[in-house]
Amino acid sequence: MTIQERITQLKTKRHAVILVHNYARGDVQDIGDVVGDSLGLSRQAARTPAEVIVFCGVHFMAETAKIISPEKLVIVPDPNAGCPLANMVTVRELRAMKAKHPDAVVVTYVNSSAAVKAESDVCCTSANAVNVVKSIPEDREVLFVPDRNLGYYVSKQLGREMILWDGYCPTHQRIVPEQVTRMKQAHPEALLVCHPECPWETLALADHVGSTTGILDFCAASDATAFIIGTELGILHRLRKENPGKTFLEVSPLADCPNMKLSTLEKVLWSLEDLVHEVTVPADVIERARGAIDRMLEIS
Ligand code: CIZ
Repeated sequence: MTIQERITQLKTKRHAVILVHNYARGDVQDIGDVVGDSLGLSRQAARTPAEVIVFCGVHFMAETAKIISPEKLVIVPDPNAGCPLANMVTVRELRAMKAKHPDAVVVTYVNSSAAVKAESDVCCTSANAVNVVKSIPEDREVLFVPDRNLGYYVSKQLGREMILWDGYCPTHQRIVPEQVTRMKQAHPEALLVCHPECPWETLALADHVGSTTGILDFCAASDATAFIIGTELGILHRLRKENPGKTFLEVSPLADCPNMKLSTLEKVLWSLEDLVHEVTVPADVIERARGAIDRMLEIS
């Protein structure tokens, strides 16, 4: 039996669903029941009758699945798959900032811990961040947490000043304008498509800026046949698979997130065999974090 067949067999036995993020390894994406962005995956998981969710992504994504489906067992193939961006804000630091800006509305990107979400007024994703901030009355101050690049992009889109937390995704931060310019010069026919976690100087060179789902939709609908992809490299697998007639170029070999690559086929199998590693979130944190996620869903 192949490892893929063993995973399929165990998945049925365990009443499990395998959720895989767009940035995961290609072979792991291929065994996923659903491949997508973190919130889309969590919402789909809530609708399935599965009792176990195997989340192949990073820790905050699995926590989001737990917040949305608290009655299900959520497990991750590798408990070390964290997110440096999410780790750039702690509850203590956020409370201190809130004390300095008591009237500010706290808008928190999904790339954050459940505990930080629980301290927030509303969540956002890279797909709906502009609309979430737009829905906040102009006279209210906005504290945007934790991604300064996404926050700056939103503030430019809306022409609105915001207090930006000084966090960033190290993988997207490595997608620098000098490299992007070199790629554009080498491939003048290709459109540059970037994720808003990239630095602003890079986004200013892009033909299109979007979330992972936005990038997938844009490339599928575009008449162009070549694209330079300015986000984490894992998404190239899905882009190439779903658009066989088009060319997708890596923006830089450095755009590789080591955490996203920790979920391997072997670890997916082991996690199903032993039903490890469980992701837990305290009930009161679930309740408060759920409030911030629900407010986002009402807006978008
Ligand atoms: O929310 C997600 O899944 C992330 C990390 C990015 C995106 O644009 O989908």
